[in-house]
Amino acid sequence: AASASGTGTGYSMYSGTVRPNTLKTSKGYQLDDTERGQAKVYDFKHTEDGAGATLFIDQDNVWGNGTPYDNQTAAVDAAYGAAKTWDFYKDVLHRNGIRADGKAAASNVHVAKGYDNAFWDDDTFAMYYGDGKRDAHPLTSLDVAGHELSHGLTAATAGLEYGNESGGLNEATSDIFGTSVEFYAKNSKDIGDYLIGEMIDINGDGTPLRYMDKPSKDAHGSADYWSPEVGNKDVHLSSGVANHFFYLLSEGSGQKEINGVKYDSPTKNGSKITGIGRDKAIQIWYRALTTYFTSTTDYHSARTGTLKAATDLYGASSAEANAVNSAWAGVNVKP
Ligand code: ASN
Ligand code: ZN
Ligand code: CA
Repeated sequence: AASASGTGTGYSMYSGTVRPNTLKTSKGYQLDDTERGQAKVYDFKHTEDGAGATLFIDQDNVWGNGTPYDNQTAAVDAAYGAAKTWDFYKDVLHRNGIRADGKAAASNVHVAKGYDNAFWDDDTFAMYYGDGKRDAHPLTSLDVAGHELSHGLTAATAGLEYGNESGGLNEATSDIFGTSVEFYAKNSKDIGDYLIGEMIDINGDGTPLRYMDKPSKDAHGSADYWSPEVGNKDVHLSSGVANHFFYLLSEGSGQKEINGVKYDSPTKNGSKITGIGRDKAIQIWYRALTTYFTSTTDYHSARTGTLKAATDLYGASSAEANAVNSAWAGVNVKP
């Protein structure tokens, strides 16, 4: 039978030494965070279908060793990502879990073999993480965890369809919240940035998967600006417009260095934009997502929705609402 939850010690892959909440049972300590909606982590044991998957259990409550060659390490990162995303939703968005019902999603690690991806599945209300290239780069970094879990948030709110411009907005929403979780966590090893997937070496050369200040830096065809064809792109490329909008709104145009990373964010019209800071920008995006966006919202209506959200929060001719207007103009989304 379960008794009190304790505080374990975890040696993560990407975030240093962390303190997972664990549940002490007669079988040992389990990765089950009873303070955060009973967030559990399961070992998929390199299967695709999870046949034989088990909850992580440990006898001394010391988990992982900071390398992918200890089976528990990826689980430590997954637990940490779930916990920080939970705390960000609660503290910053005042939201009690993905579905606002106090219940946590499950996290599954060691999914399949050499699987270089992670995904959210709304039907099972769970996260699935591959172990990455050569099974040595688990997809469990903080921004990826926040990204994937936030697909659940989008599904529970606006329900943005995963294709055309709404799909780009869905993807960008996950990048925006994933990055926000990373900044919120203030982890000294995985410090906040406007890069997505910089820890997981997905390209094999240390470069990140995506750049929010200038999405085209990825050289995979991410869009910096809106155009009539942008909705024909893959959703991970059309997302660039909204990622770029969010960067401009938060930090402004031009050169800037944050936590040791250099950014240089252009605008389509050459205009100079002064950012309002990410704390306000995320409130505007969250209110728009939960109040104005629908399953078919496109870039034009995302502009209208975020303007309404900024007006609700800060007033109609506030500096914040004006910055929303300017940042959309900067990425070529016009009235
Ligand atoms: N990791 C990808 C994503 O969350 C999985 C997918 O293509 N849906 O976007
Ligand atoms: Zn995604
Ligand atoms: Ca990042």
